[in-house]
Amino acid sequence: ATRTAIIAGNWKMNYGPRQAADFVKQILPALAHVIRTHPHIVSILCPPDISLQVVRDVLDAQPTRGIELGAQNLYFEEKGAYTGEISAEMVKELCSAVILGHSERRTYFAETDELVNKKLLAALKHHLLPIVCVGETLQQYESGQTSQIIEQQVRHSLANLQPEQAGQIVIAYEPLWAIGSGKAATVDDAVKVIRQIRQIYSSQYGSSAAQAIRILYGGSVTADNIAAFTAQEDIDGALVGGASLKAEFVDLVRNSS
Ligand code: G2H
Repeated sequence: ATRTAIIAGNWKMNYGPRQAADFVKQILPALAHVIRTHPHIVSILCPPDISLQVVRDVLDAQPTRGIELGAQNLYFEEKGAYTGEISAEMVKELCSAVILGHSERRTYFAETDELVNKKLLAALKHHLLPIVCVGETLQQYESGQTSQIIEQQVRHSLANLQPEQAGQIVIAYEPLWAIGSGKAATVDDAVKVIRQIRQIYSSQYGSSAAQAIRILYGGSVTADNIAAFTAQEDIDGALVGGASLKAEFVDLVRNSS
């Protein structure tokens, strides 16, 4: 594909500052080597907020183009009395990217498409690369509602973009039944939904924006199964959870090329 691939590691609520620093120092030499030798891949590390600074410091000590830092969430307001939240502007001080609307946020923290959309607009305003997650539940999958659910999430979560913003986002398709379950979607399932996402997006923002955006697959991606996904023209990389917490992540990035 002509689009630069993205392999993002979503650490979720794992690795506080001490462990984060240890882990990133452990993988960085090998990861930097893989990224240097595969210039068409960008890797984005997404630790918990409290560990962003230590990971930033480690990355800055040995700058490597193509290894970036992302947050896992933000709040859409600019600043003020929102206890426990951080703004896009704050994230931008340390990061170039942010994950938005992950299914765990939708499920455990009641995030709606409308809220995800406000966060997306805030992220774009501050020139962060947003990775917006969509995906259906097992029940929706089994009852044949996948395409309807995906259409609704894409239309509402990704609403209200300016034409010049529309090409500057990333979407991650993560079927909920594949998350942390060890049961990845089949490549055919993933391709089918990802093509559909691009079509919906094309009808919203036109075909050149739809061709520009990266669409990732997420859900039980490992060093062993990544190549089957990224071999597909339609799949521009992966959002990786569990396997991003281990040295295996470096193999996974290497195997994605
Ligand atoms: C899906 C994914 C990363 P895992 O949530 O966002 O996690 O790879 O552990 O299924």
